[in-house]
Amino acid sequence: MVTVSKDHPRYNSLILRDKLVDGCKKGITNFHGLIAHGRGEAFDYLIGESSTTNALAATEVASAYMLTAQRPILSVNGNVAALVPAELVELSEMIGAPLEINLYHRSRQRIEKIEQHLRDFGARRILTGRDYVRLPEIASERAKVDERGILLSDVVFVPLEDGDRSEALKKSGKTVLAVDLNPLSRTALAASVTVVDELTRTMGNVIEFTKRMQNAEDKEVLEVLKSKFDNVQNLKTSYSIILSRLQNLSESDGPLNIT
Ligand code: PTJ
Repeated sequence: MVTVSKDHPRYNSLILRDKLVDGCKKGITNFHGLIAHGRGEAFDYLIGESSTTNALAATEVASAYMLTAQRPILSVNGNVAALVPAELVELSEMIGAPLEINLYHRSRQRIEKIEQHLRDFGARRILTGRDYVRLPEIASERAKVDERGILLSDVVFVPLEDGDRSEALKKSGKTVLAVDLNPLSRTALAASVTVVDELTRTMGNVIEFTKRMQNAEDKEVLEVLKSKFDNVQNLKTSYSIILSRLQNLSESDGPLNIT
């Protein structure tokens, strides 16, 4: 791992990059995952590298869906496994949802390495798609889902998902909860709830909200959160956030303060 001083202005970003490079070296993360992360970083600059009020509201709704699901499931790919393994395990235990390893660039070796990696972080309920079925409408390897996991689930948390699969999951009647810094992606558009935020920030927020709600007396608030949410409006607000941030910067007087 590269040694980075905490004072470095891009400390957080460098740490995340390091985790992904390490994931590649261990055979957990695919090289394409580095490119995907770079795309995410570009959008993170545009939103201001912090969780917006809009993203926090969507995160609460995603948590509400997970907390009220009959069969929630957390889908794990190579980027997610490298960036937030401990948080995935914590959330999985909190809401009683298995972790399903579901890869875009699928290989038996990577599945096994990710499974071991998650077990090293304490994961107990892992599905690997060994017994898989194919989602209709996708021709490639991406169609495979575990017949005891995603296939039977009602609510699927799919951070950094590919567009085809998000659309297929939605068409099969599932509630799709996505985390994607790119509010223009097909996943963002297809999901039931799109959290336009960085994954490591989102996981912290999901866990905090879930803990708070599990201890709350009044669970009715979860139904209210779900029923009031409109994902199209959520995405439109994400576009306006980027628009007004750039507008403000372009019209500001004096030295520019981006961070
Ligand atoms: O491990 P595999 O084989 O399943 O492959 C995983 C990747 C991510 C390579 C694969 O799913 C892929 O190619 O994804 P896409 O289609 O590039 O989409 C990834 C999306 O995630 C992009 O829209 C990025 O903006 C977004 N993204 C990347 N890093 C983050 C992110 N969003 C939130 N937090 C991040 N850290």
